[in-house]
Amino acid sequence: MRVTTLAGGIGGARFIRGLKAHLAASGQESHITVIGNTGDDIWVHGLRVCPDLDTVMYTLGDGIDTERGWGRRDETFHAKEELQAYGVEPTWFGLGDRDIGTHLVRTASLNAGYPLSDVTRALCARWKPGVELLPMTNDRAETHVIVDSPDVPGNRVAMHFQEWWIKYRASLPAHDFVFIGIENATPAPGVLEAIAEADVIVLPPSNPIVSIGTILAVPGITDALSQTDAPIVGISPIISGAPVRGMADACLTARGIETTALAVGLNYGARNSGGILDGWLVDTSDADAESDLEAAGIGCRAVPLFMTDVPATAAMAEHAIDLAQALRSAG
Ligand code: FO1
Repeated sequence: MRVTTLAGGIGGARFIRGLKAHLAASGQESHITVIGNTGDDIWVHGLRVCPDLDTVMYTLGDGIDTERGWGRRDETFHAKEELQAYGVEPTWFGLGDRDIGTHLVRTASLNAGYPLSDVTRALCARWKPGVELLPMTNDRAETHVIVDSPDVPGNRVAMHFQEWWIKYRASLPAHDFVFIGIENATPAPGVLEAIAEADVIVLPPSNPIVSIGTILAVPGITDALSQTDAPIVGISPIISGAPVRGMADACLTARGIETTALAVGLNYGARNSGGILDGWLVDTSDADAESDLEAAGIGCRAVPLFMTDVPATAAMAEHAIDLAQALRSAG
């Protein structure tokens, strides 16, 4: 079975770990392609950092710091401390010593002219994540957040997503999110094929605005999703009106979307009315959303959605695939 997922960082990576476990337990031959968000990418101290790609690679390659959810296990931050001692900005970005190894290899390869997709494949040759990890695009499309300037009252500025997320903990009200240059970006090699040739497409419980939303903004990807024969099932990142982790609520509010499982599902929209969803999993606590989603043409099941451990996440993945297959046979 070929499963394609569109994934952001921590939530997406954790879900894919469960998806891998479920498919392995099912005993059938399977292949997972992860289309990773690169809107979070940033140049830091001359190094190219790809947070969501690295989070998927480290999580599935068992190198992740499970407490933080990002960066390397057994990490130290001596280089960061040295840079801080020199007063070099950004001091707010947590660049780990082991993680710098990845960024040095990536930066040197990019500078040598290799596209990000080739570089990601080379990095994965070491980590062996057990999935095919593709950047959504090889072109730059960095997410910036439109906020009221914290320094010049009355001014609005575009701040890199990482600064908003890390330095300000998303506390500055976001007026909007812009993906700089995304209108000129093209899907990376293999992305459109992974969508067209999938047996099932799953949207993990990643941030619908700045993770999955960014991927959908790459020209050609939404069209490919609306045209593929594969059923598309998403998993709500919102449970009982709150994001499970991260700050998806701050992002949803910026776009005028209610922080509910129903609103996020309706925002992706039903495929038979111009959206991208055939099915949507909500948590058992949000079962009351089922009828409205079904009425909108989105098949819905209410199942436990807390990714407390790999078995619980594997069960979520099984529900997503079962729903996708039920919707396919329902035609
Ligand atoms: N997140 C933080 O909250 N603080 C950090 O200092 C930080 C550093 C960092 C370095 C490399 C990397 O791959 C991820 C890092 N993250 C950090 C997480 C990152 O900001 C988020 O995971 C994504 O960009 C949002 O999903």
